[in-house]
Amino acid sequence: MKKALITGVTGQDGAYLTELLLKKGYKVFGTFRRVSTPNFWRLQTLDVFNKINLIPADLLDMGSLLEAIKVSDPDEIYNLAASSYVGTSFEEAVGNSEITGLAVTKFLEALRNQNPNIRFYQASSSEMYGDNKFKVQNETTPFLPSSPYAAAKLYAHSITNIYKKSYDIFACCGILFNHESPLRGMEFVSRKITNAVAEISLGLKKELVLGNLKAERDWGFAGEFMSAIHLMLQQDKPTDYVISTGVSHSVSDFVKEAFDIVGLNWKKYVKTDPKFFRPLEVRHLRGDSKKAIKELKWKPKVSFEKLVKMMVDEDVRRWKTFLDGKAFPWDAPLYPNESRLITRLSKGKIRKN
Ligand code: NAP
Ligand code: F7E
Repeated sequence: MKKALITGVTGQDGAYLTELLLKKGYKVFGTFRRVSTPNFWRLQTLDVFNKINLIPADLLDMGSLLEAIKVSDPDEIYNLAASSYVGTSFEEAVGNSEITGLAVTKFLEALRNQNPNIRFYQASSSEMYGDNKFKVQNETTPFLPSSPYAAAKLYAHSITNIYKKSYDIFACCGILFNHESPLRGMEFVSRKITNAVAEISLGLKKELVLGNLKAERDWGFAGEFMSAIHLMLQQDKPTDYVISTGVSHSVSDFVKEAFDIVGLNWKKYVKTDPKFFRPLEVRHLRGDSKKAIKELKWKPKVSFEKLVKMMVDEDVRRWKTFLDGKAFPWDAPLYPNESRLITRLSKGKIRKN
């Protein structure tokens, strides 16, 4: 039986990857951060929480990472843990560098010293392309990070490749474009929109306040992106892949699509506020996954329209279930109202596209 260690198992991707690997017969170990309030709702939603082995570990704590590798003795490590919200990386730039960037070197050092036969996956990001001038981005497109998060991811991406070439470690990076799902965190624009649409359609909320509606992203479904990263570690040789749908939409396209599903005119409900603009924006991302399609035989099936519907339908279902008084694992009621958040972004340099 193959063994996999997933860092960041409590996150969106961690939950879907866990589900996939369990179906494939893996023994799954997942690292989680000890927090005062349990954070296992995604694993519970997919009904995998009781099927995995949990290891407390923090990317800031080298000892805990060494211990996680020692006790799990994995064939494969999927390093999904990161401080993944770009907005907050402007607020917590130092922490982001350490968690999202430097921590990857700790893992690579551990592999080099403990067991160089472990296959290592690093969660790289399309954010590394930053505010680039290319219509489509692939594995050869230059990187131009535009946030502390992207800079940290580029460091992690680079150091993974350096260790791979220097020490003959099987390490590869998936340059994943935005991938969403009903398990997406509430601060990301996709879920912020679908949750608000659900509330507005049920009369629980009156408006949705967003930032830059013109930003364009290549949005795919997280569940199917996880099979691509698993395939990367099954290849004969380690190499990096872009994983994307190849189709881009603006934030306003997403908003319109989501409101259309519940039969409402988005223009009546959506406002913008400079508070939600980034100090430096990534205006356009669209991935070219030809390499993955050819070599991994991986192809995305879930369209933008299907993804938005899946998310809106699930948020509506959850709010209705909640109104019926039923308890179930879910994040929305615990999420603070954004009007209460004081952020540095609102005082930053605001570049409206
Ligand atoms: P996510 O839902 O935010 O999950 C991130 C995970 O990292 C959570 O389990 C989180 O734990 C954990 N984590 C954060 N800081 C940590 C620390 N100091 N020590 C240990 N664990 C820590 O993110 P995701 O969407 O699943 O993304 C997975 C990975 O792919 C991330 O590295 C992200 O940057 C990258 N990525 C994501 C996308 C995307 O569109 N989703 C695209 C490209 C790359 P808590 O639950 O305790 O916070
Ligand atoms: O923003 C714009 C915002 O926060 C998307 C992470 O998973 O994908 C994600 O990063 C766009 C940006 O995701 C609001 O300015 C407008 O242009 O959903 P997001 P992201 O920054 O693209 C990459 C690939 C990752 O690697 C990251 O980990 O939407 N936008 N109005 C807004 N964004 C947010 N969050 N909130 C708004 O109100």
